[in-house]
Amino acid sequence: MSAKINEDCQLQQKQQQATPGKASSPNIPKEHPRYKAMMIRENIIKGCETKVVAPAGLIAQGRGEAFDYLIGEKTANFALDAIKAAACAFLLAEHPVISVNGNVAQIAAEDLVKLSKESGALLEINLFYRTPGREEAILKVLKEAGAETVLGLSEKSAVIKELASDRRIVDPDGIFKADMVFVPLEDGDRTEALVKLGKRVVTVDLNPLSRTPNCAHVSIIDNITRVLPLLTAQIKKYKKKKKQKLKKIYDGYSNKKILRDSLVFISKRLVKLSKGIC
Ligand code: PTJ
Repeated sequence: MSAKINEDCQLQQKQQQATPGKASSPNIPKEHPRYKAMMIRENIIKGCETKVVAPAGLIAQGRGEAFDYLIGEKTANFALDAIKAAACAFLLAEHPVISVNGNVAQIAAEDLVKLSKESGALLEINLFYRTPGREEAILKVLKEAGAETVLGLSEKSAVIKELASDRRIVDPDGIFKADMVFVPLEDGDRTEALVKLGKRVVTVDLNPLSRTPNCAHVSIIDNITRVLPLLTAQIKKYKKKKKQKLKKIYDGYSNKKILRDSLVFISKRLVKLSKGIC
């Protein structure tokens, strides 16, 4: 199935190359009300052609878009509160690591690098679909975005025994020894395994019903493209605070409350929208 989708991506690419003058992206006018979202979608499709994005990443993108619609494609207060707790988690950690998958690298490489530089957290490529050439393609994208050190590609590897998927293969100097792992757009199994290993887990996921935000310690329910600049700015601001103060903010955060708030927000918004339909 996955080979078939890859073939489809390649076929689409060939057809586009064979049509002189036809750009690989459709002409999306800047005035389009969903211009930003459509450009991100096109970017994800391009990433599938270069192997950075796994074919399943197209489905993940679609699911994300649907939930972004529900929250109104804006960062809500529940996400801002989670961003504050996430910033504390980065600053309180001794060995924070940012786990990078294909979708995130494709749509937010530069912001990932900025977050890594501001927080001092290491970047580690860790894939669910570990097909040949993908790690190298993602490394290229990160390097082009200014990354210096990228973990996850060395000969040495460690294994998270609690996990069955390929995500179990991790870098011994990265996720394996991390005390805090940032895992945006993640699958539930690994989040659960990382939590069981005693690591602090921070995620970004547009779907508050997904298992990952329900297992993680801090769940930012928002689009990763909006979250990263806000999180980096929050870390910069909180750097001036004492550890004790950061711990107080972190301890006062309730992930369950944030998840509840996000669902209440969506339901109220839907009721309001339903009243506008004639
Ligand atoms: O690159 P790989 O091989 O590591 O694979 C990456 C994907 C994303 C394909 C893999 O982790 C996967 O299959 O993830 P899931 O289980 O589809 O979960 C992805 C979650 O991210 C879903 O709950 C989506 O709603 C959410 N999501 C998608 N796009 C965004 C998003 N959340 C925030 N911002 C987005 N732009």
